[in-house]
Amino acid sequence: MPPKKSAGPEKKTLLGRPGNNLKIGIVGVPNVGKSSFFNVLSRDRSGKGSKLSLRHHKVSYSPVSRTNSNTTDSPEEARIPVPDPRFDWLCDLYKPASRVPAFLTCIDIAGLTAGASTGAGLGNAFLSHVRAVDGIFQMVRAFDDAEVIHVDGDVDPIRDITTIQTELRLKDIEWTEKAIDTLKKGSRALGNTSLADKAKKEELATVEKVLQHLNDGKIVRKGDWSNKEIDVINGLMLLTARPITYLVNLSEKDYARKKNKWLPKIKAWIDENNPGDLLIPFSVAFEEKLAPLNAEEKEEVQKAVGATSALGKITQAGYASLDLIRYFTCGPDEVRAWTIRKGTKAPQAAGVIHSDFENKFVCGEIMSYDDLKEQGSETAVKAAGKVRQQGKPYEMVDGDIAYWKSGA
Ligand SMILES: Nc1nc2c(ncn2[C@@H]2O[C@H](COP(=O)(O)OP(=O)(O)OP(=O)(O)O)[C@@H](O)[C@H]2O)c(=O)[nH]1
Ligand SMILES: [Mg+2]
Repeated sequence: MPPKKSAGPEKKTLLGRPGNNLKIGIVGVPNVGKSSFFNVLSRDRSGKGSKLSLRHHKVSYSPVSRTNSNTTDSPEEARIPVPDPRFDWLCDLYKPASRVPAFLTCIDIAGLTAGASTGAGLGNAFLSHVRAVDGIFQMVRAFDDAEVIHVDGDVDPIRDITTIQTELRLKDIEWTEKAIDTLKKGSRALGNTSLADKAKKEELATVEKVLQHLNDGKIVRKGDWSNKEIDVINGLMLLTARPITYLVNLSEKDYARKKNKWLPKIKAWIDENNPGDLLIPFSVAFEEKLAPLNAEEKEEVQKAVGATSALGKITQAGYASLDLIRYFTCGPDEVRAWTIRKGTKAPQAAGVIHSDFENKFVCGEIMSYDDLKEQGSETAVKAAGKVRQQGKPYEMVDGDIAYWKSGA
């Protein structure tokens, strides 16, 4: 027999819910500035972000987190434009009537306290809101303000980060134990021969391995899993499988001087516990100051304070943490960015615009942003032979510019 053709290294399956319509939730202990940050985000960029109220089950106030009159109960959702210099450049080139950037869907979630996983306060309801998002902005308070009560008495970001991680992990343990029970019940009648029985046994073995991992004090996202295991894990919808970006809320002064006694400690905690995770220091107070200003005024205040807004960096980081990329459609009517997940094939990418584009997919005429930028115009890119016809197997690349052709 001829040797098997090598297809290169196996592609790693992405952890998380499949799909392109992914959401990020703002998570943290109570009173750390989550809602203030959410409001700034949804108000920023001249009000282009649209704030939608969720029809979510309205829950009553939590007695444990009632530390201020604005305590979040039901989650709110906003679509935040994600800054991208390529999009701006394309708009300059096409001067379209309508411009639609990429958006990150962001959800403000109520504060979690120690004991949330066992249902303290409205812990279970709030954790179910975390289950409904795909990624986490973890808001960490490092600002001092005697006026703003901390739910645990004093400011201690390491305790807060640990509280959140522990609650998410404990909930995952409970969830995984339930899954094992269900699988065991279903597997009593299993034999040793059929493929389906074998798959069920493998699934149970994976879930048991996940439970062991969690019981060892580790989170799912930091495990080394095979693609088969990831398929099983994705079915479990575990909280600690979600990517986290740590947002450290500093006072304006500390943010401007880039110094705060907690920052090195938080960095060390991340390095030790969740190496590779991103930490972004910023200041909600400073962002609140900038939010209502126009571009010129913003510039002035940023100069005076000696710091720049971190909002763009934060939305970009959140978008990337969800493995999202974008492609563009361009023309005189509209320049628009379409969000897809890394690894999306052409027909599914076209389907983000309209399901017919996917169902009746013929091909895509695709050029790269870099080629367009280099050549200066679509005609020049065409003349250089760099507009390519791509079929169903084509995997989209971040920054592709596409024209879809679909059958009638
Ligand atoms: N000094 C200072 N106060 C802040 C800052 N961010 C938020 N606050 C104040 O802290 C209090 C709580 O802010 P929220 O944004 O409602 O906090 P939260 O994290 O959403 O709280 P929960 O929804 O209860 O979990 C409010 O009184 C804010 O004005 C900040 O950066 N500096
Ligand atoms: Mg809130």
